[in-house]
Amino acid sequence: MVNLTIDNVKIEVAEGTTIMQAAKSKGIEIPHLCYLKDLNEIAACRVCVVEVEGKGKLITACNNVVEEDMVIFTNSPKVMLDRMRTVQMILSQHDCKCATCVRSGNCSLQKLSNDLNIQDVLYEENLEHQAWDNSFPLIRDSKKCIKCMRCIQVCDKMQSLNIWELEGTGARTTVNISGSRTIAESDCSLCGQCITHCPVGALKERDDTSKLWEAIASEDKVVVVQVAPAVRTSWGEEIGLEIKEATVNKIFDALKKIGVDYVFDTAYSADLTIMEEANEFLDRFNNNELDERPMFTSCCPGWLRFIKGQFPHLVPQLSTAKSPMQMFGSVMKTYFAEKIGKKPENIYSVAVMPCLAKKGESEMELFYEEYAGHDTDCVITTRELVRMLRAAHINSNTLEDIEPDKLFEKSSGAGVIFGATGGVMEAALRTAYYTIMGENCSPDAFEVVRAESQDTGVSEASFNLNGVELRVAAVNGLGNARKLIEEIERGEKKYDFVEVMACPGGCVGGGGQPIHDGDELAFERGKNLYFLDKKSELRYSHENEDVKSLYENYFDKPNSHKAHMLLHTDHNS
Ligand code: HC1
Ligand code: SF4
Repeated sequence: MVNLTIDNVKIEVAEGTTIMQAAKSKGIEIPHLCYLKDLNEIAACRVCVVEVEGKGKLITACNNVVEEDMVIFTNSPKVMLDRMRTVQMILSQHDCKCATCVRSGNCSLQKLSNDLNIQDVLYEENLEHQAWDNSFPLIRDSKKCIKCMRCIQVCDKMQSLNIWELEGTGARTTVNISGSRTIAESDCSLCGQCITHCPVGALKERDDTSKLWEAIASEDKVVVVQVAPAVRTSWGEEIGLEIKEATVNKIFDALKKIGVDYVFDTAYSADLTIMEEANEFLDRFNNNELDERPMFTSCCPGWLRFIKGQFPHLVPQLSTAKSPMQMFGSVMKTYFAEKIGKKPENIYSVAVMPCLAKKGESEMELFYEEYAGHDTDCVITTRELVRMLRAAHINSNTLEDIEPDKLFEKSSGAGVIFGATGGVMEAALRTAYYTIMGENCSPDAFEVVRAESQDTGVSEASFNLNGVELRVAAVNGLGNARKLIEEIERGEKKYDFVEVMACPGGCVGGGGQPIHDGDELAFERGKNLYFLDKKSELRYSHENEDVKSLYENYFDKPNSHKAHMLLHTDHNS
């Protein structure tokens, strides 16, 4: 152990601990911009400087480790002056138009400048403008980039995609797409993790809220909105509601208050997805079509972009089931439109998602009978939802719990846990067990596939059902997915069914979720979904009466011809 003093507080920490972590262990937060524990400890911003007694120069706290008897000051006059000058320099290369910045109020640079009482940008602004295709769902504003390198590190180390790189030297050093490509030409998975790890407003989603406002204002459009499982775990963080109060039912109320016509829960169509996907899996399994095992889940579009770009030969192993979002959109444009006496083109189908890749997924075409269009017309992220509610000055304290609209009112806890890593697998196993054994398992029989932290990124299990051994795995994060696939390809791991979610912790950690700089809340949010599942009256997708009646009235049975036309897709098209 090492003994030292920081700001007159005696501290004992393990050898090798950084000064930043040692200070934090006693509640002393050293200001920083670029630092991200384990991902970015490179002192690029130099905001975390501290004074060490007996040393002439200030040193950075994020990448220097403690030494015995060190006496450190994190806020001496010398430190404060240096930090202020550093932030002034950063501001001189940053577009400081806070009033129109999407991160205003949630920006680490803004907070730091305010905390240091910086009221003027002393040096002449020197802003670098790179062209960007603003129709792409992920937007980068080079004028806001502070070259902290977090996006580069997150994309390389967590997602293994290496989309970003540094270019130029000295004062001209900047971040750009690697390999001289445009973002559309790159292999970007659209997971959006670079956005949620950006300390400022240099990266953001394409804002689609004006499209939705226009649809709400249009007399011809019936606006039908579905809300994803993970959104309920996080929207309250931005609107001042405690997690238990921030229900999906209050989101429904808020949506109705801003003029939406119908509201539904994507957990309903997650139940529908389970009916299709679990049956597809059992068909492939029983017909021994899984020679090239495993079958991979297909509901995460970040993962779909990844597998198509990185392992195209594995695409045939994807389930053909569309995601719950696309299934719901397709049901809204057909069955639901028919039921309310409207044409598909009059339905404006919207999804509130924790995800950027869903914006890309919604561009997939739906062709059915004489109709050609999209299953989903507009995807807004959790952050965009909150911005819309703020714009409409909705007071969260006045919101009430209201039920989703008729025809798709019910959803199971199995559908709700889709938003957490392992949830799709667990939901599918509950239904696969019923199909094989003819009776329900205990609802928590497969809880071993849940993940409580980001420690391994993979949960694996095998189950014996009626003498049949089923080997499954659930993986979150694309870097972890790459490792697992390589192990499968080398024959070191064998599975029948694998769930992949691109984001840490699954959709709860999605790139469209509220941002808490440096804190990963995904696993906390995931626990909330398991809590909701536990207290749900309905815990098996196959018992959802509204799903059953959709089959009785429209699709006949899972994997029927009509179900294939509307609920499945060809991943090669
Ligand atoms: Fe997800 Fe899904 S769980 S992909 O993570 O299968 O976005 O929440 O809506 O479609 O249900 C996201 C979340 C979401 C779909 C479902
Ligand atoms: Fe989107 Fe969820 Fe996939 Fe992340 S894990 S890319 S939020 S679908």
